[in-house]
Amino acid sequence: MRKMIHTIGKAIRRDDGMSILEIMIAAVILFIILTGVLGLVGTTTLMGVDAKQRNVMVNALNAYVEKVQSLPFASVALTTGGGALASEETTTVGEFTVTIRPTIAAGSNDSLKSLTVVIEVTAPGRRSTSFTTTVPIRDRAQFLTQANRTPETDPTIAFNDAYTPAQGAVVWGTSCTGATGVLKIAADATASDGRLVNAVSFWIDDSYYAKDSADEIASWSPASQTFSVSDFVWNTLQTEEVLQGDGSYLAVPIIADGMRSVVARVEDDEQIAVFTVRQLLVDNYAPGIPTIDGTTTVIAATSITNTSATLTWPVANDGTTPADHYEVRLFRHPLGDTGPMNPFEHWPEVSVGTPTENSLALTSLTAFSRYYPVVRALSPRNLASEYTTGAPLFVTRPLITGTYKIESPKVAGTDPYVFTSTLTCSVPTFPASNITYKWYRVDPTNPGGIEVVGTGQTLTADVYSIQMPRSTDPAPPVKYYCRVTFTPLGVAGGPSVVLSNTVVTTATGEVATTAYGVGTW
Ligand SMILES: [Ca+2]
Repeated sequence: MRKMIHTIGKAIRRDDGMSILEIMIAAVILFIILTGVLGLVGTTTLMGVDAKQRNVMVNALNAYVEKVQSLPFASVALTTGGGALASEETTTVGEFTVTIRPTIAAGSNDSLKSLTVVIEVTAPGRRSTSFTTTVPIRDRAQFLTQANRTPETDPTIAFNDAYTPAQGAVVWGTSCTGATGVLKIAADATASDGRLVNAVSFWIDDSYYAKDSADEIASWSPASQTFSVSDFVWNTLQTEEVLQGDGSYLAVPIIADGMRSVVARVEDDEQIAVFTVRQLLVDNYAPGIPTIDGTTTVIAATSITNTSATLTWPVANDGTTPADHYEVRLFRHPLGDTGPMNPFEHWPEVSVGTPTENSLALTSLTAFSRYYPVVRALSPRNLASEYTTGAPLFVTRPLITGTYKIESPKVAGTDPYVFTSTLTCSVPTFPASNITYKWYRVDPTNPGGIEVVGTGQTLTADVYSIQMPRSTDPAPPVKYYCRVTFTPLGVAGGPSVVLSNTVVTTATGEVATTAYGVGTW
């Protein structure tokens, strides 16, 4: 902390518009706000709030501020003011509901804005808690181009790829994907001739010094022309001491899951600072359950036919980024099972999908069948959320099949086409009662002229006759579909209605018995 205050002090005294100093100041202000405000809150209003709730609050604030900082500067405004920020944003972290209400004010100059965040954390059975904090948001593009630097004399710094995980690598604890498995952050820094490397440090998201498992911060003061770090192991579970109501300190993890920026910074003895950035994907915790408001899980099936449907569900968050992928399991309601749906595994499982997006096209379904999908979110290294709950049951559409023939009896003065159709509708593959079928025929001369032509599972030898204006006119297409009502037995039963496919004749003249195609849905 002393070292940090020293860094801040120098940065503030210099006030020369140097890019990295600007970043450091912004970072330090955030750091002070986070620790200071939480400390203050801890002593005043958070007496009854436990560490978990506080942790959620810190992570949510950190993630939100980072999100705002990553926006184009012009977009840092409420949507009502033409910006990208909703006036209220609600997320769910485990049992907690985090509500964030931002306001944006002009800063002291054109490259500054002032973000005030009211953050509220609630959970069933806990006291809700909130606090307000203000964070400066900088126009990074502006201050970077204003940097007072000359490439000939700048110090340089680069990550050492022999140790440092590659851009986008998955990291957790003190581990990473890749050959060594150890999460080393390594860099080589060099000052130009006649200058010395004054300081080298690693930062996370411009907000925190990286720390190792011994709680040592990644900051060195070598005072040599070159300096290399190759033995620093970043602990992604690093904590920050947070003041408690009783005056004690509690170590709170501060690195949110998601894509984090590791910044390697060098400053020479002329206080010229340069940095390089590498993004690593932190994955210490499982993603949240795909959910909209923390209590209702919504999975919607759309574009349903007899064999296909598309499932969509809310995006699950894994820290500050969406979940890496999902697992979708589909169960089918078997005949004779009128008991409860859960545990869902007692229904036969028909498919498993692992999409990366929050939707999945299901194929190879069975007509007029009842399905129960569950979804869980997974992290890059397959840490899994709970499964979704609720009863997002859907029923595939019944399939009608059958045949038709067209005759054209020569009768004096008339020359009609006579269609004779026999159609059968498939039956439910799940337990159901009160099943009714209603058959509709669409008049080809009047598409709005829809007539009920029968009931029952099979429509037998329905005859339709039409007299065309001229005997040479082709036979028009005649369409049928079936509307089925039913009441599923067992879970979430209740009267339901489902429509079959629409079949249509394709022959344009006399034809012997011909099978209908599946037609449209
Ligand atoms: Ca994770």
